[in-house]
Amino acid sequence: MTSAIPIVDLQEFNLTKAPEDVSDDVKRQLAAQIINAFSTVGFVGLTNYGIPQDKLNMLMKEARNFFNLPENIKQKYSCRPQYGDEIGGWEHIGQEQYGIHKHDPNYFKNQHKKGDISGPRYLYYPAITSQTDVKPNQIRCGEHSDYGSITLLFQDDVGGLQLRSRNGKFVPATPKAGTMYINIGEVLQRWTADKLISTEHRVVIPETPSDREKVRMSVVYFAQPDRDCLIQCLDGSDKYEPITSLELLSRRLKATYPE
Ligand SMILES: O=C(O)CCC(=O)C(=O)O
Ligand SMILES: [Fe+2]
Repeated sequence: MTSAIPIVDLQEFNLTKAPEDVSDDVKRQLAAQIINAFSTVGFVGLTNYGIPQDKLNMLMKEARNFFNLPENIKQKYSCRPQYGDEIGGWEHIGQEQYGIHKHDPNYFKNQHKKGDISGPRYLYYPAITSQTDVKPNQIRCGEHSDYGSITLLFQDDVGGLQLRSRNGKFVPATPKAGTMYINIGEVLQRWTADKLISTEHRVVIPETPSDREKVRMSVVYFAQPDRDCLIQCLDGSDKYEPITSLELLSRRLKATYPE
């Protein structure tokens, strides 16, 4: 089964173009395609977004080099995910088994000015050999939905990422060369009072032995509104109680990583 994620080509308006050089028509067309993807699937695939592939390859390589370091060195960077003080660090596999605002077109941009609780996550899924102890129904990353506004997701070509489609079944989010996936998280779901849904996803162990025996790597970037931003339904519906970005994130992290 192929993935049902809509693909949007950003060639005409990507990171290499100045916004003032792009017509409103182009912006409107692209926005309509992206909103359509987010309100039906919750994921979109972007091509020609303007980040050179060799830079992304370098990032993956550096991340892989880090994960290949001896445990005692990686241990120095060990952390429990928490927000409030120090953010980020290395987390061992044992700790984690795996209505647009009408009045201000810059509304969303202005909520992400500092990026103080946004950040990347580098994921390394070890190769599975005949010696690996794989439990029945074990998966690489359990089903979950993301917490922030949007998540950018770059993956290598091993595969295994799946998203829950509207009929409840998981379908593959197949890796495609030159395609970055973006999915929405709980913040955007709250902002839009459920017009955009934060889709559940997971990473399963590949069925084919040759793929299982490969390490899988992905790099994700969680965009989270700045810590003091108040997240509330922008249609005025009060479907969700207002909450700060930091409080929402802390609640979700506490639920995921209980003391
Ligand atoms: O590894 C992946 O492709 C997905 C990771 C993910 O969904 C997450 O870290 O939130
Ligand atoms: Fe995720």
